[in-house]
Amino acid sequence: VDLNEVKKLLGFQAVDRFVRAGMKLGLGTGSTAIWAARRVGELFSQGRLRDLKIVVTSLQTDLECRSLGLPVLSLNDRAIDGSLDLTVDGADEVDPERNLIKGGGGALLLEKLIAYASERLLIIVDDSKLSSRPGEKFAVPVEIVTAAVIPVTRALEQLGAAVSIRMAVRKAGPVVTDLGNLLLDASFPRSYDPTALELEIKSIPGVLENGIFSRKRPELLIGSPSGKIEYRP
Ligand code: A5P
Repeated sequence: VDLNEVKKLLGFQAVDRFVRAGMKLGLGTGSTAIWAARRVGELFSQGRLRDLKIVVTSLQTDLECRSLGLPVLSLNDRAIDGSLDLTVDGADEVDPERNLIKGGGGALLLEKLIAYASERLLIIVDDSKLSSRPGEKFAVPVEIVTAAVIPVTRALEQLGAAVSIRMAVRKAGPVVTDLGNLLLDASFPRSYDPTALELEIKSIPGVLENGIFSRKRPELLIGSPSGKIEYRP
């Protein structure tokens, strides 16, 4: 089974197995999570999943949901009141303790807001994302205000990281996030304590958010190239 088919299976199964009518649902970002949005759209247009209340994590997912005719709310709406029942999202790395690295798609700030506001977080990944230690496979994305590029770069270097600013494709200059900010990618050569590093990076002035998700234990749906999907509650 090719990788895109595995991602589709993950998104569809996440919805079929875990999404119910009336839920307050967070929908994630990226090439895997987008399939969950598409499945929700399909079921919703068949009159199922009535009264679903959706909050999205990015412009990508917002546009997809709107084109599927799905109503989109925000955490600030009264019907949501700041908390969700379930969020379905992808990830860039999952370590053995289920700490995540996210933000490969640049949506980490809203993704963390929504993940941490959810009672349950279901992460859907193909098994190439599983690592044997934190940071083995993926650098830590850090969303910063424009004025802070150099100071935050130096602060991350002090923590031992090699840092690069995320550059755009088919646009000159850096990536500008959905929220109008810039991204640094901080690669740590040695293993680290995800809980400590998440807080430490967060406390650097000029940093808005980072892609380490250590404070919410996710449930996992893991896809393998054979097409087999494993659920780890
Ligand atoms: C978006 O900012 C990320 O956190 C995504 O969840 C992550 O990049 C996974 O994307 P793919 O499913 O496309 O690999």
